[in-house]
Amino acid sequence: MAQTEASHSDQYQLILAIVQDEDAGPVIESLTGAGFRATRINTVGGFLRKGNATILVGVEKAQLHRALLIIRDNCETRTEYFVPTAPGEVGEPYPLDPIQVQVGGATIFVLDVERYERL
Ligand code: 2BA
Repeated sequence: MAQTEASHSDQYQLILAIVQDEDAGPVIESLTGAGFRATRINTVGGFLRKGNATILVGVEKAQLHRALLIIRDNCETRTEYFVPTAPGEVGEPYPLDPIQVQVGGATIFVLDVERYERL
């Protein structure tokens, strides 16, 4: 018979962490090294249109703080430049002055999990 592991909301939370590409490897390695399970999704930021990574980590509530510390310890804030464009007279957009933006450490959402099941 198949084994099932299920838990209800008062025990589990889901961390959804958007991190920079460069930090995703170290974050995942440190999380898994500490016994957490994690999933990396390759994503793209809406503003810079640059690749980043969204990391999902399902954790027991009691372990939430430890997981967040690991993410924080492995994410750096970096300066990026975004070149906006304006529509030109003949249709071709032309570049405006670059805008400097501070990206990261990480953008983190913590969600309550209604049900967690491993089949
Ligand atoms: P992006 O959307 O590519 O944004 C990269 C950085 O550009 C942001 O860094 C912020 O410094 C700046 N930025 C974003 N939108 C802006 C705007 N409307 N005006 C001026 N500057 C803007 P972070 O805030 O550290 O965000 C890093 C990445 O995290 C974002 O990449 C996006 O993929 C994600 N993210 C941030 N906040 C989010 C939110 N509320 N919901 C969903 N994703 C979010």
